[in-house]
Amino acid sequence: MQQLSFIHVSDLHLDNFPPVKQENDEMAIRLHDAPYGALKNLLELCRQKSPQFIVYSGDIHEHGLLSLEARFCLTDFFNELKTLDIPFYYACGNHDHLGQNDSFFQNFENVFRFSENWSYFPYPPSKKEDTENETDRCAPLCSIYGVSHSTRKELKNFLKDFSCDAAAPFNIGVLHATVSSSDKIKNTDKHVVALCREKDFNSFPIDYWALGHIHEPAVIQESPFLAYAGAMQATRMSETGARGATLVTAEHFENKTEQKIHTEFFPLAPLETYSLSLTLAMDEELENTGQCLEYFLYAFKKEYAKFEKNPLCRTRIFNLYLEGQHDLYEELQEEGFIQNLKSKLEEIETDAKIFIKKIKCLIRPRFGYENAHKRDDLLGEVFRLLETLRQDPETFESILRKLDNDFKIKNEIELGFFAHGDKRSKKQLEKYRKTLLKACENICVNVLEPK
Ligand SMILES: [Mn+2]
Repeated sequence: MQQLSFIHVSDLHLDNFPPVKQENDEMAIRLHDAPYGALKNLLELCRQKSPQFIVYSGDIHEHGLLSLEARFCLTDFFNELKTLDIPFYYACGNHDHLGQNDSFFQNFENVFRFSENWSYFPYPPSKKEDTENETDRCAPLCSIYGVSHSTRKELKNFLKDFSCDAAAPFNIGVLHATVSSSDKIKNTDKHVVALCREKDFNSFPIDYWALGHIHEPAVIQESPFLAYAGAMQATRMSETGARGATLVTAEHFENKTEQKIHTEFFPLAPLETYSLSLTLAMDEELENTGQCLEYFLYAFKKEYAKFEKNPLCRTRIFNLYLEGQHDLYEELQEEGFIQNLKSKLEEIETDAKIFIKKIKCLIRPRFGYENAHKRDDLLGEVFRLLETLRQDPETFESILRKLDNDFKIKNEIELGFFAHGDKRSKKQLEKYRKTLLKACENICVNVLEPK
């Protein structure tokens, strides 16, 4: 029986984070340091788990030439990996594409960076003396196939040019691409690169496809095994929750029928982002904004206590949504109340530093939303129309696609970043539908219902 164990990581995006506005110096420093911290935590994971090698599926840094800090940090990282005898197999993505830092990555003999055409490296890596004497060369345990991007926006499907002889007992493919089963996704869409379909992977004898580009960790299918490791560190507020590395182990792989691939996720990101809704219950008897503030503080602490606390996380940044119906809905939207609540929340002492990026008050006036569709006036007509839309996901999706590039409207109604082509799209569509319909209801009530 042979056993294989490797770490799959991706999308570190060193020197990124502009989408999160840096509210103050402390937050700015933590945002900047986060991906560097994730890299240090990866090294610690390597010391603990002793993987045989690492596969990296692209976007190690944001764009252009590596900063001096990134160079120093990566140099330390690769040198430490060398002392641990861990090779690093690296396919470039659309951000860190070939032609930007080529000579830097050639400095490390344990870094195997793929070229713009499909090729493979063996594990264990062949040593110089092996190539001089072919007969002494030991058979590789594993072949790692990969291809790198050479442009910021790759339109082609790399799998069209792929072939693989599967000479090694275990074969890995490393690819940075949007994998989608939906025909609605086009390779020219924003955020889509090197688009391919799930079925395109079926014809190759690859045991594990290590994918990058989509920042949400996901196992797309198990045969052949297709997995996104997700970003090692969140790069925007919408990438909520823990981020990290996937440890892959495979056993019995000489007999393919008994082959079993096991994956385990390890959180590494020192900074996590969250989106949290706090709802003011209808029957809460809160007479003034002071009592409302206490209520939301209590509600936040209660929700926060339920979080899974990853010990490597030092910073948690929240977008908060205040919901419910209350007579004080106008006062609760005032800047003074919001700022007061924000500073009280940021004073909470916990295992990690809490920052509140944004508080959006969505509290509505007391209004009989549930029965509005029974009214025989214009407002009732609008509510009936919204109800039909609620039950028609296809029409809704077509509306959402029209909004896709309208960031002004999307920001206004909190639709956030639209996820392309991955497994979460259905869940996300559902969330967007609820948000959009609620926003429509509110606008109509405010316009049509006299106070
Ligand atoms: Mn990418």
